[in-house]
Amino acid sequence: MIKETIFSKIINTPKNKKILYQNKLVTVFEDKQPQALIHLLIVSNTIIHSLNEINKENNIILLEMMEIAIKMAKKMNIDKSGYRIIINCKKNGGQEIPHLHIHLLGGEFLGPILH
Ligand code: DGP
Repeated sequence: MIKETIFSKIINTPKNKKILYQNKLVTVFEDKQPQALIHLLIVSNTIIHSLNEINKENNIILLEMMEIAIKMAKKMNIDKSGYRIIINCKKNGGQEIPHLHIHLLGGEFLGPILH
């Protein structure tokens, strides 16, 4: 059995008030350490440890995560002003939680990511 993560505990708590959106494949909630005015996490319901585990069999989950991230940007009304999507992968990529998630950041000017 796959070990639970902090995120799977949130996902699997029935009627969790923190959950902003949930379907069969993904769950959305706010990041507890927001890096922008709006900072949501779009998380796979099944535990996929990192982007490295995406393959032909499960890539529909990543596609769904992207689609929901875009839908959430529209729902939060940041689609017109713009937003940033980030996936951190493993240690050097700054990934802290080994459970695949997309960061959706916006609501303010974020500046260039690369200098
Ligand atoms: P990453 O470094 O890409 O693995 O991002 C992990 C993010 O998860 C980080 O921005 C902080 C957030 N986070 C960590 N623990 C919790 C938690 O218990 N609840 C919520 N909502 N967010 C969490």
